[in-house]
Amino acid sequence: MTTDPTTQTLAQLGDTTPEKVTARFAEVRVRFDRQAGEHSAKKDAEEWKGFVVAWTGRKSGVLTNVGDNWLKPAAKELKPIVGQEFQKLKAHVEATLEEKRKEIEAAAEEAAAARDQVDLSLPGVERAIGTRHLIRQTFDELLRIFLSIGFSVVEGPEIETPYYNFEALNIPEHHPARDNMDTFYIEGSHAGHLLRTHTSPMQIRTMEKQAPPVRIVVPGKVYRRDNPDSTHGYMFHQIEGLAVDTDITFCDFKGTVQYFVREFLGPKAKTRLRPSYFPFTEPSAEVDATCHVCGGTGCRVCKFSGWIELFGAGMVNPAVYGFVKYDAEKLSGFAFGMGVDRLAMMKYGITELPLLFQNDVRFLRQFP
Ligand code: 2NL
Repeated sequence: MTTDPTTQTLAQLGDTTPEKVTARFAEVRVRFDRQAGEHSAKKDAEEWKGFVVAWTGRKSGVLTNVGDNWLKPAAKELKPIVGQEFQKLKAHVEATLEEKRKEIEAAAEEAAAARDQVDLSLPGVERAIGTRHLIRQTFDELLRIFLSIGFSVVEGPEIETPYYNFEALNIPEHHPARDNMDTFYIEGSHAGHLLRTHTSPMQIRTMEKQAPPVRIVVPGKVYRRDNPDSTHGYMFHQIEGLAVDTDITFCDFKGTVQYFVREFLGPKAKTRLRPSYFPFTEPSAEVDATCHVCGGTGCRVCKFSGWIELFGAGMVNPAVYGFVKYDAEKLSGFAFGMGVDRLAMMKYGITELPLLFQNDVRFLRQFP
């Protein structure tokens, strides 16, 4: 290893003429330029710091050495040229280092910016949006139809009192109509609270609060005593409707029912009323429509009758008006109650009710 000439004096180096001094400085400058060239932007920060210290460090950097060993002890006649060369070298070193420092900083900034850049062409995180459940879709369709002819939507609690669920609907205790409704009582309720068996309690509550005319539909979940099988569960979805005014006739009832059936099943569907019984309507009827599969000619779906049973309905039993303090002499109206799950199964050809509640996507995806 050769000794660094700047650790010796010019006299020791034998540089006794201005030419030799200039050549010596030129040599140092060449060494600096070579080393500076090696420090590209890619070299790490520690190496760069070492390089700067080696040249400008106060204790034994090259510039300090040149000042201490070459300039200070220089022979009197050489001092001006040594001083001049020293100033030139110093200026060159400092200017080059400053320039390099800026280059390195700029390169580092550029690299950081490249790292932080957001690539807008990358595909984003795709989340499955899902669809409305078939029951919801059916609810929406039913509500659309009734809203289009002036009905409003009312909703209410699933836990009810026996009064609103039974008595006010003209279903006294021990009435056989309670047989399939006598279930799901709330434990510890002294008032005998139960899960509603139809949404009619909300119609009673609405009539209690609101003077006629009333035109409402009440969608919601209801609960009944049923042995579960392919068409029955302990819960189903219902929409009940009620229209009460001073001049509502059986004709209005029939016309409304017919409009509904045509909207729901298509303009070709025909409607038929069959006598039935409900404690809260008189007269009562089962509403049938011509089979949506065969159009009425008879097939397996309609058991070769040409007709499909849709829902129950009737003219409001005047006894009900008594419970809500409506004048039964002046008022009349009709009501209906439909099972949404049944209607959905019928319309979409579903034979197994449980499929509607298992949330198996292979089933759900068939009704996007
Ligand atoms: C069915 C039949 C029906 C009603 C519900 C009703 C409500 C009031 C007064 C009179 Cl507040 N009637 N609701 C009327 C006839 C039939 O439901 O099979 N539901 C699943």
